[in-house]
Amino acid sequence: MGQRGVFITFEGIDGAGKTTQIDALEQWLKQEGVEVVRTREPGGTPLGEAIRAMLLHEGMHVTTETLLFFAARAEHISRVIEPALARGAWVLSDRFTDATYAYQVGAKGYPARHVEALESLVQGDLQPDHTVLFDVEPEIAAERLARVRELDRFETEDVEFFRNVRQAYLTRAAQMPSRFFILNTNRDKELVCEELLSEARKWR
Ligand code: Z5A
Repeated sequence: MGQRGVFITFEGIDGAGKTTQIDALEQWLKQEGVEVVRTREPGGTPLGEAIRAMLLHEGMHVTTETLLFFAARAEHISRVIEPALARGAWVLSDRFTDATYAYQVGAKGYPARHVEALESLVQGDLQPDHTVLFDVEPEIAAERLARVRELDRFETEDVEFFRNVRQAYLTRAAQMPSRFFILNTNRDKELVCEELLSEARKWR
């Protein structure tokens, strides 16, 4: 059997600059001859994308919301992530379970023990090999997003909400320093990109 692939996740508050930098990393890995599977949560499968539309636009109870994130994740893992890792591909996922801890637990107060139970049920032992946390001041991120598009249900939350999300991410990163790499994205895109690629070279 060939070598298992590498599972990398990207996290941060909305507008932190993930999409921009994942593009650069994907391009570099492909130049290196690596098979890359680029995906996202919520989403990543046809059913997951249908759940994404509900999550981003319909109001719902936080329990419903959390269950839907994990329902989409179960599909995503079984149909996309596990098969790709098994054949040796690198999976780049824009968000994964750390987002549930940051948004639903950290900012909305959903009990962590319920998320832990769902994580174990849906993921078994699967965890990302590396997680890049895009860290930015909530005010800067909000300014960037307001310039580019209409906001969805999550993006219209106030600055205090995003402060809590950011704090929850930083707390998780401090608890798992070997998995997390914190990238300060308050700076120019080019500088952020250089730092990300120099970290990624260590993962090869
Ligand atoms: N969510 C959850 O609650 N629980 C969960 O378990 C999961 C998710 C999995 C998904 O939305 C939502 O679901 C999300 C969390 C919640 N909350 N919201 N909203 P999404 O996938 O649509 O949103 P996102 O993941 O936050 O993506 P985004 O909004 O597109 O942000 P981004 O990818 O981090 O940013 P970007 O598109 O790369 O950049 C935004 C703009 O800033 C763009 O114009 C860039 O050109 C500009 N930019 C980027 N970097 C810079 C720098 N360095 N300087 C200046 N300007 C920059």
